[in-house]
Amino acid sequence: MRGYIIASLVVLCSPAWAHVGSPDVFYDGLVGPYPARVTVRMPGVVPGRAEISVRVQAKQPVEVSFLPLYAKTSVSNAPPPDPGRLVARETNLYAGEIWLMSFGAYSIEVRIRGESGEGTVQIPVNSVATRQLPLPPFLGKLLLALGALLVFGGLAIVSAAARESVLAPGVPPGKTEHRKGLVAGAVTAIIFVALLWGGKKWWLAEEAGFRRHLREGAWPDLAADVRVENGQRILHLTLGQKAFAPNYSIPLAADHGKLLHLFLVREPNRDGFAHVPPVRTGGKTFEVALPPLAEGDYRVLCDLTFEESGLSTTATNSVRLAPMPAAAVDKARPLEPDPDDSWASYPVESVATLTGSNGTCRLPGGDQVVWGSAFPIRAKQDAALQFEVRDAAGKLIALEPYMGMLSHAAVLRGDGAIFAHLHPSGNYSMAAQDLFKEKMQRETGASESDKGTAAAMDHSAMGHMQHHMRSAVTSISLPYEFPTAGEYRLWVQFKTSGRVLTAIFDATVLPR
Ligand SMILES: [Cu+2]
Repeated sequence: MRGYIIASLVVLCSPAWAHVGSPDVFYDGLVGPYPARVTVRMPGVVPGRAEISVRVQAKQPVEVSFLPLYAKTSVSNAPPPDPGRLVARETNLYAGEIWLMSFGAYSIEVRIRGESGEGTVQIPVNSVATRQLPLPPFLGKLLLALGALLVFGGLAIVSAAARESVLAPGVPPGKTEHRKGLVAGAVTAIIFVALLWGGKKWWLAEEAGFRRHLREGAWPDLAADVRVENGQRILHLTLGQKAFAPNYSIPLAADHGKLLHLFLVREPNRDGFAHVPPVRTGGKTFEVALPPLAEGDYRVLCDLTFEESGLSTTATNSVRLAPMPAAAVDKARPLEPDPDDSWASYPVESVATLTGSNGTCRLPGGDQVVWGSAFPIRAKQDAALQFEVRDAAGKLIALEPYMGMLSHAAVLRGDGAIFAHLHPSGNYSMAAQDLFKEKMQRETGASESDKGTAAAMDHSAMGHMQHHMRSAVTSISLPYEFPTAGEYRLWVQFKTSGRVLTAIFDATVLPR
């Protein structure tokens, strides 16, 4: 209870997890037999109420329910599921609210039951606070005055009781009674001082506990430096040096096969971009051989999911890249580049032409990526991120999975305060989803029917578009809503004919 009081004074302003400043979670895929799009609006506080809405593609009405599963307690301790209500004047939109009571990773189990059968999906979310609100000076003074009233009122009552309670009505207190009153008052004062002192200690301990959970901006800390070795620029990362004990080895869960998803964005013009997976070299250290990016200052954004807690987060920093080194004399390279490395480096002057104003990004090789968006885009509304890839002649090109997904997209607001990593299936951590699926199977025992659901969920990682197209996939959609108005840049990645394409779009997001 005491924790809740403190927590209630705290507002999430820029939650830091698999994203920075982009708290809401989106899912697009199958829930059992039903294609569905789920939106989870995360609460402003811990504990707080998450608002969930689900648009289900089903011919008949269905039953929808939501169940919060906390990473640190067993599934059998979960509360009963909350039913989703059909939204007024809608035929297939269901909404509900659930309480997230504690700090840490939750999975929201969305269950849909209807004539075509039943299915569930786990949507991992992070229940975190990122800011401690200051006590308003007026409120502080008022509470101080009320506290003083209580203390002095209490002293007056105790000494008056000791002085006069045994006297008959109307008899004035004598010397002895006065002394009794003074002694009782003094003893009470000592007790009150001890209580106040203990109360202050307790409060400071509670506050320290709260601050340990606090995630202000990106978290944990990240140190980045580059060294040149044998013709290679090696980026060396140290994660959580300040946040964790010196010998602590950070337990990470692989997300689509990689422990870290590292994005590099050249500053200030955002004209260089890379998506590379560093490899672990120690408990908190990682390295990656850098692709041929131009020299300059780069923003480093590093997505990760903790294996034990299921929390996902983005650590950020910046790093200066020296010019490309001369080719090494001997062939042995210290670090082999990952075949999934991808990068895009455009000259500053051509970036202006790669904007979303006409919805088409022409790539250096002649291919075009077309954003079929209905402009304008507004904050907190479906951004309609739908893309298709065409060759120079305008013919649709079939897409291939890249790191297990039909598309990866990075979204960065101009000031760097908002960052999100999107996939056709949604913007949650797949690694956290896998952890929750394993937890469910371990604690409830997977049956035949659950296996079917699990297979459907794995399949859904591609986004439900793929299910409808047995033939080649030529377009993708990314479920997302920009959290605030502003100028954003999007890097949208596809794989086709074994090559990774990175298209760049600029988007102006209007206020809601
Ligand atoms: Cu990705």
